Amino acid sequence: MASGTLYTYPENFRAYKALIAAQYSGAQVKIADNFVFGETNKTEEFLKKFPLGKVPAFETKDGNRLTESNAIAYYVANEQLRGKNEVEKAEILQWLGFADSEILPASCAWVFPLLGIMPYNKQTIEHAKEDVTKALSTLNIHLLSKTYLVGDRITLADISVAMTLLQLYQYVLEPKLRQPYVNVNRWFQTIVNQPQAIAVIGNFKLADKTLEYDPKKFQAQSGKSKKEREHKEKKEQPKKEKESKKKEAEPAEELDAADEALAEEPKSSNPFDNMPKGTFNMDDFKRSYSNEDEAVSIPYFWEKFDPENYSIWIGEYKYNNELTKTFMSCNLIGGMFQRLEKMRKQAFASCCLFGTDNDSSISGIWVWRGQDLAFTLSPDWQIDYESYKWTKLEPSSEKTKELVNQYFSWTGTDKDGRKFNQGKIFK
Ligand SMILES: N[C@@H](CCC(=O)N[C@@H](CS)C(=O)NCC(=O)O)C(=O)O
Repeated sequence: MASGTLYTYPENFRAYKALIAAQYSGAQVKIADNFVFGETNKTEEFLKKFPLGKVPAFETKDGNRLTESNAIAYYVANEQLRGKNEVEKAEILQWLGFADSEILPASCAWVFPLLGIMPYNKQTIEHAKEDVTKALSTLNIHLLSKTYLVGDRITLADISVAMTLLQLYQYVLEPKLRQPYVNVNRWFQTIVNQPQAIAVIGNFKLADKTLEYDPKKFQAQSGKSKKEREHKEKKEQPKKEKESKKKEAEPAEELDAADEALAEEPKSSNPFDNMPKGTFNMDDFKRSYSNEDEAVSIPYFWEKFDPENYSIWIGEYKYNNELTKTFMSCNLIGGMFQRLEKMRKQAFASCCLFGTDNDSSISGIWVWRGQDLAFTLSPDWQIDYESYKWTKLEPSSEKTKELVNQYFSWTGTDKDGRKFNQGKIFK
């Protein structure tokens, strides 16, 4: 029987395919411990095994590796799910292709902007809605006289197509929008209410109301300057956002992007250049933080910190009640960091996400050169900062010491007692 380790973030609809298939077959699928999306899948160790750095990814107990959610689901499935004859097997492949080509791009184009993880473009969304309509109409006709997509039992076709429709039914297909597709609705409910599906995705709730576009969620993307976009395109390689606690990289390497951004501008355009350097060496501290345990790097920070020329701040996200999935909140933090390239030279931050899905908060401790709110120094740094409440901390106070220790070591709770969940380092 198939067994192995699945690398994924929680609630990944692509990973659900394999997890549900495994419920049918009894395959032993262990979800990798401590997987942090955007970090674990960008490590050298992960990329050596799975060069695209994408999830889900699967490693069998014998060390064979698989990517592509459909292939993983196929591997962990059983005979029933794979189809009982050649025609059924081919039909299943047909529906897997249909899900990936006809549903998925349109679903992402419609849902992701509403979740704030893709730019909003009305025309793109209208086009996506048309594509979803075509796909649902096709399915509706097919399911008029059929209980399942292929044959007379559930197969991988049902699992893959239903999982690809999941976000549409969850976020946008409110009753009025799904009403024309009675056969698809009936079939979808049948699939997601199978005990094997419930064991993975829980009790699924159909959308009551289409999620509304919220520019605040989206502002991080829409406010990007042309220059930043060009810069990002140039660096198509996975960003060296090596904030992981594994700390495998030297800060010098991590500063590449900052150096590039600086090189694009005349030197004097970096606001930090006009400020006294003081005695605190940001690079040395970053090196210590990257390479040594916090038991060493935090005392090092306090020993070297120069309160006359550098300041410490706490930034608290203002819209915590709008945070939903924790992986999306982490993307929000990561996005902000990416848009602050030039600031990296003389700034450091540890931002933490506390809590769990639908009950979380974001806050971070920031250190930068100068005594004023650094974001006001350059228009390039002003995309995200207004979404946070900024408070300057008194470096000599015990309270500041406690906060710095907590945020630098990724421990403790937020003000409301939510436990530390994930952290990201800006350096
Ligand atoms: N066709 C692939 C798509 C995998 C994929 O795009 N995964 C996304 C997350 S759901 C990912 O890992 N992205 C990380 C990246 O692009 O760096 C599948 O079905 O497994």
